[in-house]
Amino acid sequence: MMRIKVVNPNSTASMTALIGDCARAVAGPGVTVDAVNPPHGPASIESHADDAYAVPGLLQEIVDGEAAGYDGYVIACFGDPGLKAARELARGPVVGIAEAGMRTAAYLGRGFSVVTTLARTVGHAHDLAEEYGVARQCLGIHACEIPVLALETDPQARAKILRACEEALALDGSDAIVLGCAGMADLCHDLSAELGVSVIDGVAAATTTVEMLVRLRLRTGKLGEFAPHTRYQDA
Ligand code: 2AL
Repeated sequence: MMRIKVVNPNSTASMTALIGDCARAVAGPGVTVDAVNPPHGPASIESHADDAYAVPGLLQEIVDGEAAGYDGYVIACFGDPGLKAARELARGPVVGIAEAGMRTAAYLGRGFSVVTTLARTVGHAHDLAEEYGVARQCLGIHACEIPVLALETDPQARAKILRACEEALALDGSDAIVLGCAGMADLCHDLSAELGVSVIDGVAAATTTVEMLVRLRLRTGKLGEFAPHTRYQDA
C-alpha cells in the first residue's frame, strides 16, 4: 500500500480533477493517488509572481500531507514552484512535473522540445532545464500562447497545441515532446498518435517517478541542505 499526494499548486479545482485522473491512470496496483489544490492562491501559474504566490499554499499541503502520512508528493505545475522547500519539509520523495517530464524525455533520444502555454514562461522553463542538467538535450521551448485557464475553454486549444508540437519537431529536430503545463496532461496519448513521437505528460512521469522512488525505498538526503530546519519541525 502506497499513498501519493499530487498537489496542483494553483487553486482551480477543475484542473486538479483532470490532473488526478491522469495521475491515477498510470499509478500501479496498491497505489492510492489523492489530488488536491490549495484553497487560496493564484487560479493559474503563468508568471514569476504567480509562482511565488502559489508556494505558501503548496507548502501547507505538504505539511498537511506529512501529518496524514503520505509516502511521496508530486508538484503538478510546470514551473516546479517550491520544489526544494517541499523536499526539505517532506520525509518521502517530492518530484516536480517539469523535472520528471524533462528527465524522462532525455531517455528517448538525443533531444526533446517543450511545448508550453505562454511565451513569458519560456525563460523559467529554460532555467529549469539548466538546473536539472538537461539543457543540452532541451533543443527548444515553444509557446502555443494559450493561457492556462483557456486550455479548458478555448475550442481551438487542442489544434493550437498540435500545431506548436509540429513546429517544434520540425525546427528542433527533436525526438520527443514534453508538454509544458499540467492542464495539458490529458492530451499526451492523442498527440503521440498524431505526431508519431512520444509526447510526455509531466504529471504521469512525476507520479510514476515518485512511485518508483518509494518502491525502491529511496528518499531525499536529510543530512544537510534538505534536513528539516528546527523552525519547521513541528509545523
Ligand atoms: C502551468 C501549470 O502546469 N500549471 C499552471 O497553473 N501553469 N504551466 C505553465 N507553463 O503555464
